[in-house]
Amino acid sequence: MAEQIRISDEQVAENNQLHLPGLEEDYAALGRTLARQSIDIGEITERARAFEIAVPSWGVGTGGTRFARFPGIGEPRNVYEKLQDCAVIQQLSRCTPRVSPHFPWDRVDDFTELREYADALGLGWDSINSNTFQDQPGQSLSYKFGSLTHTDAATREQAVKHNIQCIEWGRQLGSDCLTVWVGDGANHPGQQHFQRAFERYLDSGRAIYAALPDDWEMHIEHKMFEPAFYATVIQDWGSNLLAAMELGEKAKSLVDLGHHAPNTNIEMIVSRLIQFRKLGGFHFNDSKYGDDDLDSGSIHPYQQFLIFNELVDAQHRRQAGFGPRYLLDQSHNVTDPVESLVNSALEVQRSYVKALLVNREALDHHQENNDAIMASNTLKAAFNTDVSPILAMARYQQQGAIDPIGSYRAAGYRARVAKLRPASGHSGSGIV
Ligand code: LRH
Ligand code: MN
Repeated sequence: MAEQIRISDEQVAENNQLHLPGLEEDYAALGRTLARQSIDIGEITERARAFEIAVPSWGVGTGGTRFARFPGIGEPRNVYEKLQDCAVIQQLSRCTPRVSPHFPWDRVDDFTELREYADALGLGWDSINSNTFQDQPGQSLSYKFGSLTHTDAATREQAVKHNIQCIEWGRQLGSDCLTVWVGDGANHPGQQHFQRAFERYLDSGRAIYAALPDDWEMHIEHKMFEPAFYATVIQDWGSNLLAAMELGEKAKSLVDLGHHAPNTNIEMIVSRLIQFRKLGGFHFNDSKYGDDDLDSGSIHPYQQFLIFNELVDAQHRRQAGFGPRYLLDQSHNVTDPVESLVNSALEVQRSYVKALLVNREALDHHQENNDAIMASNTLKAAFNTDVSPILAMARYQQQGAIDPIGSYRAAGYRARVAKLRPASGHSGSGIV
């Protein structure tokens, strides 16, 4: 079990004192501005405090590409050290109370011990991610030509068994959701029979679905390409939704923002999944070209806002069956992962809070009257509002950091863990 290392609450409180006078001034000013729009800043801040997004355990290590990975100092070497870093992210942001693990990357011999360790850090567990996109040492059947959709029944069964094992490990940790992403597909036209492959996916999916405890969900994640570069079995939201509808009520669709063709209207996909009560959740990140897994809101902040506009609209309309999960899924190749994850959690929270400011009655009116300019301006008025004082006040009111990156750097956390976590020396390549 790793030695616990934290940032002291005193250090955060000390740094907050530097920023509090300015925050109180900015917060009061924004409060007056919003009051003129009949918006109560206190109520918005309360909803900001309730916002939660899960952190990916695989995101706290330095990420890489197929070309190379350049590990930073103090890399977490096991799930315990990953949890330490996740606890710091929660301490500073106060909106990331749960971790989403990935198996077998986070596998341990004693899950009770792991759960107790996370409890002691004030962390819970979100969706469990299975992995049948890599062959593990000693694995009898390879996933080179697929896993849940492999033409060989024994290989499919091996992949189904792994997912069922992940459910069991998740149950021991107190999770209630399994996320299934498979890279299964083809690199050459003709290599795969599309319908037979999808039928094999559904058969395997039914076997996994049958093993779900009553209160669990199964989230299906689609992706346009990579590792398959011609066809991917669950390639887009259409195949995803069909599979989720076919499998049953506990199966829902997960939207990873980076898994779409450039310029895809993701907010409309979100609206469709909400309408048909099949929106399970999100993997937030950003991208300019492919599945770049860049920091959320760093490239397309308006798109992320428009996605939350659909989510807040559904909440506002009390849409039946609405309750998506929010998770980050990013790869940090050139930044300190803790800093990127803190920033990204807050940028997603920012999109949510801006969407809360949209005047929904006015928007509905302009939409029904085909007044495109006023409809667009109604959205832009919310998007152009700097809600930073609300986000900072929400953190401060929960003993988080008004200036998270400033507090983190002042505490010298990375340098301290680097002393405790000697570099493994191997850089290699690959996403983690
Ligand atoms: C696939 C994916 C999936 C994870 C993996 C780490 O690209 O988005 O969600 O299992 O990244
Ligand atoms: Mn993902």
